[in-house]
Amino acid sequence: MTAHPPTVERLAARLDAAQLTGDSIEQLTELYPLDIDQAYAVQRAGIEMRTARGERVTGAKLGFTSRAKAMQMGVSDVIIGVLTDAMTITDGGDLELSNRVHPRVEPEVAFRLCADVNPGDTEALIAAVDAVAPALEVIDSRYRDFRFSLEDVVADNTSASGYVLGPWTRFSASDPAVSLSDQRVEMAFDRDIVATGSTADILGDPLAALPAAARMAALHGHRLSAGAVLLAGAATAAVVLQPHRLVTASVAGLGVVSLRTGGAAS
Ligand code: OOG
Ligand code: MG
Repeated sequence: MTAHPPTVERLAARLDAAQLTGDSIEQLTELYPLDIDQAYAVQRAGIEMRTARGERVTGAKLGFTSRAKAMQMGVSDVIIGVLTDAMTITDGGDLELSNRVHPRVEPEVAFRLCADVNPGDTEALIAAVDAVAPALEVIDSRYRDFRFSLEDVVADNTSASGYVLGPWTRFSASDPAVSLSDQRVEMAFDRDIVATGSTADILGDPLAALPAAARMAALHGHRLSAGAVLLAGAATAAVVLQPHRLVTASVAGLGVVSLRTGGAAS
């Protein structure tokens, strides 16, 4: 079942306005009983609004691939969202906090694809991975109090707000030279360690994100193209961002990635 198109558009427009202004909105499912397919239709309509403004899709992200994240948010199914060029931050670069609602940050692992993949083709997705990198994802729910149901967060493009990629290491997912499982993950604000975990917290092994992404992309119509980035999901719970901090994440074996926060929203 799909929601009536004007409704999908209207709901996507509410989220889009919140994303542009930094003013939070009431959870959609409190106004309208969305099912998961309708929630993905709202997500797609929101991405169409962004691309109509000139944004370019740069990849996809998975959410709730770790227990720590699922427990933090009280939501347990794996979800998929879309990354665009407007969300990119250069490594060591600045992140503006103004115009965001209540941003948080989480340490992740990113894969890079070197070929187009037909949605659902897990083998092709594994073969298309040519590099891996440490990453930070900035999430920012557009909903009041950072509270949502699974359908709400899917409609809100899985809270995607920004991401920064560390150095790429060439990598073959079918014949990995570096083990990605059970590598220590640490995130710090300046010298304060704010979260620690392991890559094993991402579905047991970040490589497990690949079949999950293939399945979700096929189910919900996401494109996995050459050059795309795939964020495998947070290894720890997300941490509320603070102004004027150097945020770093290190993933053992992969290296360090960072961003600098600007002043708070006024
Ligand atoms: C949803 C996004 C979850 C992850 O890595 O698990 C996510 C949220 O927590 O707001 O990006
Ligand atoms: Mg994430």
